[in-house]
Amino acid sequence: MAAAVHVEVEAQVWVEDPDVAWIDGEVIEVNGDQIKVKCTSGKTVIAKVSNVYPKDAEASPCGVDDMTKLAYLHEPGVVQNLKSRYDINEIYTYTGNILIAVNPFRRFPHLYDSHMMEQYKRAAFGELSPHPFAVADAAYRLMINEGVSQSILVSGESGAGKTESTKLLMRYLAYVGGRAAAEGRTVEQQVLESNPVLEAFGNAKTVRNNNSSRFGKFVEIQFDQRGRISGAAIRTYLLERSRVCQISDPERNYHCFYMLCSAPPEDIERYKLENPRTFHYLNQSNCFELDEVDDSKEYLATRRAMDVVGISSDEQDAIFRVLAAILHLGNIEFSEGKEIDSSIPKDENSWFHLRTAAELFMCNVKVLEDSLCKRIIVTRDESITKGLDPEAAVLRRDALAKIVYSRLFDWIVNKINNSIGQDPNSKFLIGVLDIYGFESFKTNSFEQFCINLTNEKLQQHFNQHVFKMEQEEYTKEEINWSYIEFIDNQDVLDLIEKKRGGIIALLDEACLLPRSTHETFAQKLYQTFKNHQRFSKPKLTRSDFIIRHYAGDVTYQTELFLDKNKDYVVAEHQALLSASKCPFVSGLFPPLSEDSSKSSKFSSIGSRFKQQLQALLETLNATEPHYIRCVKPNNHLKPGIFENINVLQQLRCGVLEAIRISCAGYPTRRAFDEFVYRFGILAPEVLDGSCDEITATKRLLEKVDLKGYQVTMEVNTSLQVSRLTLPKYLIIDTFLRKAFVNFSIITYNST
Ligand code: AOV
Ligand code: MG
Repeated sequence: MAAAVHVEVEAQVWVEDPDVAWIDGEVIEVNGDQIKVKCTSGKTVIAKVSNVYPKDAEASPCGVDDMTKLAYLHEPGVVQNLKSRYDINEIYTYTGNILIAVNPFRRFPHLYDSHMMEQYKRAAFGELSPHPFAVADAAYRLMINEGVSQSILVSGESGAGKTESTKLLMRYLAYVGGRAAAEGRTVEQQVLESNPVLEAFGNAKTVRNNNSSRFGKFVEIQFDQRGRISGAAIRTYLLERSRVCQISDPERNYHCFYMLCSAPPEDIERYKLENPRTFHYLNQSNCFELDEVDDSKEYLATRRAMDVVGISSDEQDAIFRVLAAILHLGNIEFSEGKEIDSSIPKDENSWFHLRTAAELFMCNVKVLEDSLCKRIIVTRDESITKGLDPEAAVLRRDALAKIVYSRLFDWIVNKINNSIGQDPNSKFLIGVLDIYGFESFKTNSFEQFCINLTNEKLQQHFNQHVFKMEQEEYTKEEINWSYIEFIDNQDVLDLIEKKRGGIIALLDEACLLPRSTHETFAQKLYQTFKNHQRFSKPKLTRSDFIIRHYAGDVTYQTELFLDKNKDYVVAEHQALLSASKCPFVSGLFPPLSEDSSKSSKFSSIGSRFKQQLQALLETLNATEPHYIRCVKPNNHLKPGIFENINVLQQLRCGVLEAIRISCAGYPTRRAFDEFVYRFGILAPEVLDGSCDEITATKRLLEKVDLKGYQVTMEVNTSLQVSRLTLPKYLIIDTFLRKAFVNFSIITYNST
């Protein structure tokens, strides 16, 4: 977005600033393409004309509820608008029909109560303040009126408010699509209560969010002919498994473990639990409690929610028993056995936890011990048992914990889906997507790689959609838009997921080759992509690689890529748990089919994830999308702090592209009468009263010698709207501003 501003002394502008991104000031000197600006902070800075943006001196201190109403649609204007609104607790703002939600980090219950839902139900889009209810309502209405399935895509970085927004959308849809007389457990109640259950098992405290979702979620709400909710399906994506065994301070493991340790005494006794500080899987971090969260209450609330979604009390008992078994498993330590490369439980304490874990899993204790300390190698003619050293035994133990937990999570999702039930006759649906945002940490592994792939795909979907909408708008108005380009990230997607020779394909290949290591895999990547503009090799490393994502560069560490891409159950673990006396536990490990047990064909997590994403995008492409972009105003997770640079960084990862696309066209739209009314003073002599507004507008524009505008007429069946369309910033040329001091733009809002 290069500024096309004609700068003169006294012009109000925005200039770049290292602390607040953009600062406003007044031009005090112009020297060719260099200008001197006196900033409102008191500083004086020298800037290039091409690096400043015009400032709307008449902008309301309270901001505008839709970015398209801004006089100047540019980066500083957008950030300033969000900030002004945030300061007065207006956390929602539209950009056309995209909703931007800035996390308030404080509760506003009245904003979401049933009175509010009723108001949004009766209002047209744009009539009331921006709100997720308005987005949900627009989707619902479009579905009913046009008979087209809808989707609402919620995105944003960790802690930005995606899950909270998703829950609001679901609440609103349950409200408008629910049955008035609720008898028993209704579908919509079950849909709503699935949230606390999934959060208990799939959310955890991280550095970025005290209630971070560690899985992606797409909830498909199905409706019948009359617009009533008739079924639902929840699809989840890629739960973070490593968290079960490994956490770093000050994060936590999944919420359910802490809830369990705060259960009523009879449950504590039944599951042989102790203080969470005694469990290795929990005490790697010093964080056990969360502010404002009472785990013992949460335990009971989760159980109640499990009742609603149809998980029986026997099943609940089994679920918590399995969780307790995982905690005990984690406390088994190993020491060297008598033979070389062998191990045994380290001490009486470890033996105790081993016995307890076996008891809770209802499996044979000796078989459990062997499955951790020994490995069976099956060759063509015989099978040999080999010991594992203590280090390998620990890895085995953790692998068991992870596979059990992930099967448990999948079981819960499945169960919820079965008890809510799908409506085979449903004609249309509204899908709500709450998926992890772009991640870039100090160390980035396979999880970040998959998460960022998701975001690339959704970004492409977003760009294409915004671009298409804008094009349609121009076509309708018969404006020539052929010169507008849009940035496509297809090249990054090819780099990652191309069937032949993409990173995922090369990773699968490496997983299949017997002698490959993460280093050989990295070498292969360097070779294959040495000329790819989205790929590079960082200096001084032998196995990292960089991908130039749409949202920035990310350096990935390949160390665990091969291991994390392999989806397999250790055969001994499979045998152990499928023989459990508890039908719930053995049900988590159904016997392998003939084919899969014989062939050692490996299944790739990366490839499966890629396919899941493909299917998700196909679903999304068959719907009319709506977007909510969540923004996290600060990293302290505290109310009242709005950090410009931080916010800008997030807007650059998406929202600004939509704005850029619209700026590349004709963002400023004015009705002719408004234009004549506002600017007639520039040339009163041309307005002799005898001409119509269109002619008057044209004369005015000729008189002031403005170029680059288009005069368009939109003919609507019921009403005729004619308007003048102006390219970016042209109208706010300072000379116009000077000619007409009280100048202010009323953007014609086309939506
Ligand atoms: P996320 O889903 O985007 O992060 P959440 O929806 O969990 O983020 O929001 C993080 C926290 O911000 C919540 O726990 C609330 O405390 C607060 N919050 C968010 N939105 C609101 C709101 N509208 N009103 C009040 N408080 C809010 V992650 O799942 O980490 O990517 O993986
Ligand atoms: Mg979340």
